[in-house]
Amino acid sequence: MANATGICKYDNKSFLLVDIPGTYSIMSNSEEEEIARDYICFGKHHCVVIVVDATALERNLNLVYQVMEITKNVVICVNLLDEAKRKGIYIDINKLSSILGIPVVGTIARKKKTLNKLMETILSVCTRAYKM
Ligand SMILES: Nc1nc2c(ncn2[C@@H]2O[C@H](COP(=O)(O)OP(=O)(O)OP(=O)(O)O)[C@@H](O)[C@H]2O)c(=O)[nH]1
Ligand SMILES: [Mg+2]
Repeated sequence: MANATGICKYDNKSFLLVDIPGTYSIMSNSEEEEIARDYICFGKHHCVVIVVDATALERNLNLVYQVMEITKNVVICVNLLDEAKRKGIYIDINKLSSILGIPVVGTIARKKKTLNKLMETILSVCTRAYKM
C-alpha cells in the first residue's frame, strides 16, 4: 500500500496532491494508519486536507482532532454534501469552522466547480505555511 500522487493546477500554480490511505485514526493500529500518520508527521507538505463524509461527520472528528494536534495547516473538506442533502442532513459549514478554528469547505467531489473554493482555501493555507 502506498500514497498516490497527482499534480493539480489552480490559479496558475501547481499543487502536488498526495492521497494517503483513508482512515479514522492515526494511532498506528493498522498499516493504513501508520502510512497516514508517517506522512502527516514527517511528510514535507504545506497543508493537510482532511476529507470527511458529510453523512457521518462525527465518525471523522476524532481524526480531525488528532491531525490538529500535529499541524496547524489543516483544511477540512466536508464532502458528499449531495448525499447528505438526500438524507436530510444539513451541515453548518461556517459554524463548524468557527467551533474548530480552522477553515472548512463543503464539496460535492463529482461536481468540479464545488472544488474551486477548496483549492482557494488550500492555496491560502499553503501561502501562510510558506511564510512560516
Ligand atoms: N455522490 C457523490 N459521490 C461521491 C462524492 N465524492 C466521491 N464520490 C464517489 O464515492 C466513491 C468513492 O470515492 P473515493 O475517492 O474512492 O473515496 P475514498 O474516501 O478515497 O476511499 P478510500 O481511499 O478507499 O478510503 C466514488 O465512486 C466517487 O465518485 C460526492 O461528493 N458525491
Ligand atoms: Mg481514497
